[in-house]
Amino acid sequence: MTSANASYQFPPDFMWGVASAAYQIEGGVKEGGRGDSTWDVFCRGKGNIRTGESGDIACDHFHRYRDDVKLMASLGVKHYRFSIAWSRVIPDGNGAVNDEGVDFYSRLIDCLGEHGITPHATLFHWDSPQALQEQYNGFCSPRWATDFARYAGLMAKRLGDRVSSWLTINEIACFTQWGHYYGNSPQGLNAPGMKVADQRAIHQTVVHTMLGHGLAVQALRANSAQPCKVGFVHNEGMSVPISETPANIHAARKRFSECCNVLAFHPLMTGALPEWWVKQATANGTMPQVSAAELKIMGEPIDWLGHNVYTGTYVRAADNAQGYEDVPVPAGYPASTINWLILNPDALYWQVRFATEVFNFTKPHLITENGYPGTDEFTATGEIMDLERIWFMRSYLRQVHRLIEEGFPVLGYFYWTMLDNFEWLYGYSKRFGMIHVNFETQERTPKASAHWYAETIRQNRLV
Ligand code: PNW
Repeated sequence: MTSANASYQFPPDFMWGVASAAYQIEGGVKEGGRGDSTWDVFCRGKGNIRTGESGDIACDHFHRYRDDVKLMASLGVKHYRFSIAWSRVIPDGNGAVNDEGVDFYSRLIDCLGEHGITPHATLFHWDSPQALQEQYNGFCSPRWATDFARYAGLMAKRLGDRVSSWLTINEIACFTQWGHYYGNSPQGLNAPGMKVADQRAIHQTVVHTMLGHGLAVQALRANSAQPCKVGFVHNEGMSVPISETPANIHAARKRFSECCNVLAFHPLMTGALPEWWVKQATANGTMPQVSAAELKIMGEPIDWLGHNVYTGTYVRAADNAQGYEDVPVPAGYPASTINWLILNPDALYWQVRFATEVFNFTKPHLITENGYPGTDEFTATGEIMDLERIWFMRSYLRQVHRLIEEGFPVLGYFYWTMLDNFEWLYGYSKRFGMIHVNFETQERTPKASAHWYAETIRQNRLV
């Protein structure tokens, strides 16, 4: 007889899901009164998207959402994380609400409900209203924070009778640090931004965004017709000890807490900044303007923490000032079709464990994204045997299982993503979907991984 552990059985109420983002799937960018987002404008810029493409049509989900939800239900998926396009519901970012735009999400949510699928709405997945960029340079102004909170409150009012799970912001580093460092130049990262003068100005965009997050948490709770859960979707430092010795675990934990996203992550988790960081930023002239009261708002308690996990960095203890060093990746190490995505399933385990240990965080966790870009070619039999994606999902889900076995409250997993879609700077050239999309005909074909996921959900264990 196999033990529960050997068969990788999951808890009965484990949330099996898929995730998506508005600009990557919806299309219909000129329909229903939608205003431009920064991504519409960025895609029009020559050379910005490697393939010259845009999200103008994408998966045409704006028109095909009913069929897509049906497809989702046919896989047995019970939870769907999608994002609301701010410029569809408030075209100029801070003016009148566009009822037609809200109606689209309202219909989507009803349709999910008809299929027994729980909605998890992300308010901001990178498509900031272009109007705010023009009014006040978007994230460079504190007005972004109050406008975001107003938008959050309005969504809670309009949709909060049927949505009780909200995620404020997706992967802050991508559009603040990278977006504003690289500006409108395709550097292999996923965010267009306004290039700003220096690192201090970049830090200021992080402060405004996190302030927006905290104010939005308050606005969601204040305007929701029912009790709701609010989370933040993060991609942390992803430090993985090269071996599980106390010294290497200590080193990786230290890197996790010091190296990435300190300005966003520490206030989020504690309502304050570590003294060493303030000292360092003051000394090197990168300290943004932020008050203790603002830091406290950024730390408005969340109900659960979302982790987007794709890759990780191996770390070992080192005899240097910081006490750790990154381990270089050899040429033959397992990779994917995207240069930044090398395989590291253990990253999932360590992210959740370190977030718990570093901040004494005892609330639940969600794996809000985890996905693999494959080559995904049709075989002679008309199938897509994406075995590497199945391998990927199984390996990362084993780490979810390990966490649960060890008592970490990981409540759900959202595969990124159901449908192949617009992969930002890579256009349609990178496919993360479990379901193949022919972008000429919009035909959807489930890959082998979709069948694997459906059976895993059905049996509630890794098959
Ligand atoms: C996430 N990195 O982005 C986003 O949330 C999705 O919209 C996106 O499609 C997906 O992952 C796949 O790229 C990331 O450089 C972008 O480490 C860049 C990185 C990680 C995640």
